[in-house]
Amino acid sequence: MTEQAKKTVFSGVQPSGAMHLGGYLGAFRNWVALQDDDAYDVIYCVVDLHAMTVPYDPAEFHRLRLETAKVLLAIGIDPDRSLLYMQSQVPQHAELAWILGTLTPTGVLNRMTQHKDKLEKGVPANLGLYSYPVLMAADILLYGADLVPVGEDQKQHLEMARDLAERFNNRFAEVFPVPEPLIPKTAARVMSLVDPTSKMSSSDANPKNRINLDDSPDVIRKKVKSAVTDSDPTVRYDTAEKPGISNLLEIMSSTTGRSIDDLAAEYATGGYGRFKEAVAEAIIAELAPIRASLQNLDDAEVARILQKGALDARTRAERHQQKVRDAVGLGRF
Ligand code: ATP
Ligand code: LTN
Repeated sequence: MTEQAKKTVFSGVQPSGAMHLGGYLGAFRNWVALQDDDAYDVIYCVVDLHAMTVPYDPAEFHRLRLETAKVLLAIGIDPDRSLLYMQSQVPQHAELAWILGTLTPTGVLNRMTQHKDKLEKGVPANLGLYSYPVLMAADILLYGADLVPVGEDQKQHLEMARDLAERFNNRFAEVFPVPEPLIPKTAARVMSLVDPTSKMSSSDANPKNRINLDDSPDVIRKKVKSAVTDSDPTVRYDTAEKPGISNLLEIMSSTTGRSIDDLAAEYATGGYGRFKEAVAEAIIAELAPIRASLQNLDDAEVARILQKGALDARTRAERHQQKVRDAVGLGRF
C-alpha cells in the first residue's frame, strides 16, 4: 500500500508510573495490532508534557520516561514499523496547542470530567491541567491522524479533538481529518481490583488496585486472589450487582479471546477460588512474553531509538505544521 493511501494512527501514554493491565488491554494491545496491519501508518508518543500537569519528581522523571518507552518496546512496538518518540522533543506539539487554544471556548474545558476528577482527588489546579485536552488534541492533529486507539476514559477528550478539527477547518482551511477513536469492545475500562467501581489506574496509592505489566506470576496470583468481589458465589456478568466478578470476566475474555458468556457458563459454579485461579493464569500467560522482553532491553538502545524517533517526528510534524501556520496567517516572510 502507498504511504498516502494508509490511514494515520496516533496515540500517547503518560510516563506517570507503572504501566498496567488496564492500559494494555484498553489501548496498547491495539497499538501493536495496528502496527502489524499494512493499512496503517502508526505514530506512538510518550506524552511527558502531559505528565507534568500533576505533581511529579523531576529527579525520577527521566527514568520514568525511559521506562515507559521500554515497556512499549517490550509489548511489541517495533521502531522499524512504528514512529516512537518523546513528546517534549518535538516543539510543534506545544505550538499547535497554543493555536488550538485560541479556538477552544473555556466553557468546553469546564465540562471535561478528567480534570475535575483530579481536582477532587486533591491535585492542585493549574493552567496545564486545565488545558490538557487541548494539548492532547494538538498531539493527534499535528500529524493529521485518522484513528486514535485509546481506552474508554479518553472518549470525551477525543470528542473535543474532533470538534477542534472541525472548528479549525471551518474557520481557516481544510487542514485536519476528523479523527476517530478506536476503543475495544471488551476491557475498554478495566476496573480496580480493590474498588471495582473505579478504573484501574497508575495514580491509585494502593498498588494492589492494579496488575503491573512487569508483575511476577506470584504477585499476579496474590493480587487476583485478593481482588474484591461479592458474597454470592455465582460467576455471572452483571456490572451493577457484581462489578468485581464482571471485571475479572472482562479481563479473562480479553486475555483468552473467549466470550464472556462462554466463560461465565464454564465457571458459573465451583466457587470464586477456582475462577480466580483461572483468571490469574490467563493474565500470567498474556504478560509472560512482555516480562521476558523487558529483561533483554538495555537503556542505551532505548535512548537511541527515542533519538531517532524524535528526528523523524520533527520532520513530519514540521511538514504538517507549515500548513497550519499558512492557514492561520502565520506564514513565513
Ligand atoms: P492512569 O490513570 O493509570 O494514570 P491514564 O489514563 O491517566 O492512566 P495513560 O497511562 O497515559 O494514562 O493511559 C494510556 C492508555 O491506557 C490510554 O489510552 C487510556 O485510555 C488507557 N487506559 C488507562 N487506564 C485504563 C483502564 N483502566 N482500562 C482501559 N484502558 C485504560
Ligand atoms: N490523555 C491520554 C494520554 C494522551 C493521548 C494523547 C492519547 C495524551 N495525548 C493523544 C491519545 C492521543 C491519557 O491519559 N491516557
